[in-house]
Amino acid sequence: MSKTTQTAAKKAPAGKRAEIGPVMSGSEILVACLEREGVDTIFAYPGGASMEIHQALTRSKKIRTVLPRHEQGGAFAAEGYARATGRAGVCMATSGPGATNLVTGIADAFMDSVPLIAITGQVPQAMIGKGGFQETDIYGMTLPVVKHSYLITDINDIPRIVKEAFHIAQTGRPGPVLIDLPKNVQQARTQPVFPKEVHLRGYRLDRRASDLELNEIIGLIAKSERPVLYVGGGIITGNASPELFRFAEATQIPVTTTIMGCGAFPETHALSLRWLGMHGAAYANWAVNGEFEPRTKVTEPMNKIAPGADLLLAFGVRFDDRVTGNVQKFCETGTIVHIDIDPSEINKNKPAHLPIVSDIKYALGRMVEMLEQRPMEKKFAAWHEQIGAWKRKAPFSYRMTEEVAQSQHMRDHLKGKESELILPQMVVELLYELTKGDAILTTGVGQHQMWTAQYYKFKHPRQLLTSAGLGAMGYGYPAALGAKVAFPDRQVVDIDGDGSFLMNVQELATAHIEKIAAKAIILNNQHLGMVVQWEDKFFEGNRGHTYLGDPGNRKQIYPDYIAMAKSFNVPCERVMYKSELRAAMQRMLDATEPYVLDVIVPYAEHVLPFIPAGRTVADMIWQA
Ligand SMILES: Cc1ncc(C[n+]2csc(CCOP(=O)(O)OP(=O)(O)O)c2C)c(N)n1
Ligand SMILES: [Mg+2]
Repeated sequence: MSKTTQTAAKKAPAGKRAEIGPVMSGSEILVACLEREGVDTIFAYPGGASMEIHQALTRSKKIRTVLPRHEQGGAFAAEGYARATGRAGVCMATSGPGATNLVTGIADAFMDSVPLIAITGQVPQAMIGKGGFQETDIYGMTLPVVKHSYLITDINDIPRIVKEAFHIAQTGRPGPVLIDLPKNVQQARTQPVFPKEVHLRGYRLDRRASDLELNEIIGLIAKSERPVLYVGGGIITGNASPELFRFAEATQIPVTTTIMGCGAFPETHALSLRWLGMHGAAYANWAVNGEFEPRTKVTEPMNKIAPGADLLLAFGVRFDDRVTGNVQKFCETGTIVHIDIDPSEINKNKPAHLPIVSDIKYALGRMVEMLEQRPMEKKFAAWHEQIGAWKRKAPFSYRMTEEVAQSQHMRDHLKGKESELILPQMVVELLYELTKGDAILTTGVGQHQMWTAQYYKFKHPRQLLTSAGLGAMGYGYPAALGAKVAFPDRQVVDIDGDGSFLMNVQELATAHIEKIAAKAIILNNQHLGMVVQWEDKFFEGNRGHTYLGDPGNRKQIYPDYIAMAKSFNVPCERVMYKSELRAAMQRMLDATEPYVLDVIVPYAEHVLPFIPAGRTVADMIWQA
């Protein structure tokens, strides 16, 4: 007897009693389970080992099946849906190559704690291990990058497993769950038993900080002179933004976020330090680490000019190396309080003085209650003054540099029209202005991703959807499709790089055919710009396969995105000159169908500030 049948056989109280359905195939049961989880969209690409499920999907009245043009696009679209809504995104592929094409999306969801259900068809059970056509051990292959996974071997287990999968993906620290379903199980028939509840021994969701621990934090704040809140994606997945807002206002502690945390606290608020790390705000990095005399060699001593945080409240963050640089030197002199729902994050990268495993919404909400009883007396006036001075000294800023003025880009495309040059930062600033800061943005990976995060000010959680931990190029446009499917009435714009956009350009077909009006702005520098930046910094500008254009004809923009988009029946405009940008961007925003804006920008521009990998705030370059 399967575990499900055993559970169903036990007497359950009325209302929680399992529902018993009519005789159905395994594929039909799977679809019925997805419907019961409230799934309204699945991004699915068929093949021999999954077509039976597609047949069942054609009969669903509740689920829209979107056909991506590549399984990676489908996985990223499901992630975009999940990041925008907070609900699990669902993607599906056939066995073998279909399944392996999902792996990057699964890994991405794992790194950024995104609830994702990845369903794969599998060869019939009798063929498993025989090296049959399109057999791949996707269960084994994805083990290090899933929160959990299942290979279903008994049709009676489908309802329980699907219910568990959604529960695991969406609760606690969210993540991807893989369900591998062999073809013979899809074809088998039975009367399904749909459970109403999930029972998972050892899977605890009741982790809450004690009042003793929270009082200790409040005591530390009262004793501190220079506290900083360092908050991340955990605030967003934990739906704790309102509590964070109240806590920050009640304590007057300045807030810096990770890129995953952008929008967790309004970046327009006076207490916002924007985001920190390798390309984060100089003032956020100084606030956490202190300000140092700039040094050019790592062997030179670190001379402190002004101290940074004496108390770091690290909430829902994981001390990622892109944030910390040299982790020993990160907030070296501050007391660190680390709250996370996932015990494995505690003391993983940076030991905490006060480590607490807790749901962050609860912890912040409870501290707000405590502060209402006993309001904070400290105002941290000197600290706010110091931060104000840092903000004035080093805001995010750009100008036309000598490198850009002398670059091949100027010679090839702007001869005599220097004042018409479009810098990539201007494009993001203009989008911020024209969308009033309300759009949902997605990105690829590279310089454009950093400029997007720097020059758009995020007011709300789930506004910036970006591949942060894995850094997967090709993420932007499919993720925008997923977000737009979830929010058809909102403006969804992918700000992409030419390299990244090309990696999943086939999704323009999905957009057009499925009428998903996601927009794309390509910050087209004809290069793998971020790698170029590192070449300029560390390899005397020697180009190691980072040019994407046609070396035989550098004046031509290559490939021709206008012609390419046209072949997908998607409108596309190219913008070379600054005077044309505003009107073109407005046309893109006004369009009621997918639209691509190919904006030509110089490759010689560098993302600043820049703390080279593994270095410290003393090594930060922040002035162009
Ligand atoms: C799938 C994948 N391959 C390679 C990389 C390494 N990489 C990081 S940024 C980058 C350049 C991206 O170029 P583009 O999309 O044009 O963005 P730009 O930096 O020019 O704005 C590369 C190759 C990556 N992050 N992802
Ligand atoms: Mg590029």
